[in-house]
Amino acid sequence: MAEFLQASDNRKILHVDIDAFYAQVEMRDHPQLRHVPLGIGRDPDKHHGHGVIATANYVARKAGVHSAMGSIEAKRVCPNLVFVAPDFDKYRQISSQIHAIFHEFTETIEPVALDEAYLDVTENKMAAPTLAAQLRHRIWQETHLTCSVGVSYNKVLAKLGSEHHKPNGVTVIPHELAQDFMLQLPIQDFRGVGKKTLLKFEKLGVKNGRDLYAMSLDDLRVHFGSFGDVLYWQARATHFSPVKDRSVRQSVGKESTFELAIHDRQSVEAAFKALAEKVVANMQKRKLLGRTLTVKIRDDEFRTQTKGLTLAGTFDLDPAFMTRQAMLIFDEIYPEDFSVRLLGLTFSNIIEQKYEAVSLFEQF
Ligand code: DCP
Ligand code: MG
Repeated sequence: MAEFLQASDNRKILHVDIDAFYAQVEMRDHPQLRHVPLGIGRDPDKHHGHGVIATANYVARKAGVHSAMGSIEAKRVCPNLVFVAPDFDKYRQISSQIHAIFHEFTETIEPVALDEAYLDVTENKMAAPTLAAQLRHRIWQETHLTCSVGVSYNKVLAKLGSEHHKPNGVTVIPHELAQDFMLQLPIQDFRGVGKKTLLKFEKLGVKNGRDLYAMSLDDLRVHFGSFGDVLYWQARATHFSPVKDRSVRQSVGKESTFELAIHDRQSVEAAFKALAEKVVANMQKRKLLGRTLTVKIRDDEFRTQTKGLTLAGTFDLDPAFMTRQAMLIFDEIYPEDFSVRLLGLTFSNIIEQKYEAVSLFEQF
């Protein structure tokens, strides 16, 4: 059965992850940081001991510094650690450069983080390892950053691959090697295995994929519920979850509920204005624009109505304009009496601000 399922899964999936992302960017931009242990975070001596490490370069990691570690603790394990405060705007800008490169390879992209994504390149005629090499080359060319790429026929194996030869490596896990790869894998490296699950496995004497493979599906279900099925198939190098195409955010919105129903237009207008301001702030922060504005209204009896307005171009990010549009829609739905418990405003048909000029000519 497992063999049959594996053979039938002929997708080509890449998992890409930039090496020590924030730290590598700072090392790129400040050559004097290249050979020192570097932590991205605020120096505890200058900030009353506050702060956490977002990431560390590989020199600092060798000394035991890692992401999410308190800065004081980081300094204790690595006394000569150099702290650099994060520059999120810069990382976001580089991230969009990298994600634009992903689009050169496929439109089926599942972003996981600023520096990480799954790409389904099944449709591409070229061999997946060649595409991985090209992708790494393009990222280096454009950003002077190194990344690691995992290549396989499912997301779990691709992700394990990219972790396998970090930093600056490619790992290809073809069908014929996948089963052995999973059998030798330490149990804590299986997807979804956290501290709690690990503790259970310790009691069961399960240390790696081989031990897991030996457990029956029934046993796994008894101990782990439906997650037992996931583990059973992971041990058999089988995982059918698709690369979810979320390369562009689907929507940005905000809702508010009222303890007491509102009955007057003025309050509705004030609520829409407050929502519009929040949505605009969020869109501006993410540098996004939207073509569709949807109003959501729920009444006293829990009846929900939504109605949207789509423009040929994008909406100006102007709360007053959005409020007027929302009120036009509201008046259409409730020309007379109403009793409203929830209002929402959402933008969809989202594009990135920098693509606005292009969007007039191309369908997004
Ligand atoms: N990050 C963060 N806080 C965390 C984890 C990560 O702020 N707890 C940030 C800093 C990282 C970036 O996200 O540079 C990407 O996270 P990764 O998990 O991919 O870690 P790195 O890219 O730093 O290291 P590597 O991928 O080489 O393991
Ligand atoms: Mg990374």
